[in-house]
Amino acid sequence: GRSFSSRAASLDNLDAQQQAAMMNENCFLVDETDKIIGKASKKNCHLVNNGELLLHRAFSVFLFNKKGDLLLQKRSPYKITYPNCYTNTCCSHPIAEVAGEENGTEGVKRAAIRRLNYELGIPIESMPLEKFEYITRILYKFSDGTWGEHELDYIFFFKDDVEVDPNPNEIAEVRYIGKNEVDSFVSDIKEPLSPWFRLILKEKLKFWWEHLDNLDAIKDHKNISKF
Ligand code: DMA
Ligand code: MN
Repeated sequence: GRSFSSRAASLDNLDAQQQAAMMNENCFLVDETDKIIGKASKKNCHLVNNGELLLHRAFSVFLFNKKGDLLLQKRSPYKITYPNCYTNTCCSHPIAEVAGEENGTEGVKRAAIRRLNYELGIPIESMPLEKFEYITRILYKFSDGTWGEHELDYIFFFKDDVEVDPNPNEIAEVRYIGKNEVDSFVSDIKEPLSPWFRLILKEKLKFWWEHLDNLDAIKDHKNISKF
């Protein structure tokens, strides 16, 4: 059971329209303690306004196969923010339009399942909630002056071999990368990394990855690290 519509549509303007339509979905605005204080369209959350960006709730999934290699994606050219960038498995936001996604960690996990299915075509039934390992939350802000991110980001690890069928509207390319290959991969690629993946790679990823078989030891559900 796939919940996404046909992948046949490949006209650039249709893909662009689909990305623009998704800009009307509403993200949850939060304070720096992660309390929901309102909602705003995805567009307004990502457009710089008077030098400010609204802080909103997001997630970043790092999916590993049984060998311990990490699934990376290259964002499609149709993405409005950060097109063509290499990044971690899947990132997005819980949205107000889907009942339950406002409900704390479980709501964010439900949003992650929705987007892993939509972007990567991973079957819903291979992603039970219990398989998402909630590592921690981080907070960061980036912008190019027009678009940006100011997010309180839930980090989820997921470990299993899954069936993948990438949605070309979202993803240009996918590949697994080993812990010892990631640095040479990053220095060889011709297109940039997303700013959040660059940051996480620099600050935390190797440490988390080294604990792939012992994630309970590194979980921090209390503090929100600010970068
Ligand atoms: C936004 O990701 C979320 C993070 C953590 C950077 P995205 O731009 O891929 O969101 P979406 O898939 O909803 O366009
Ligand atoms: Mn965002």
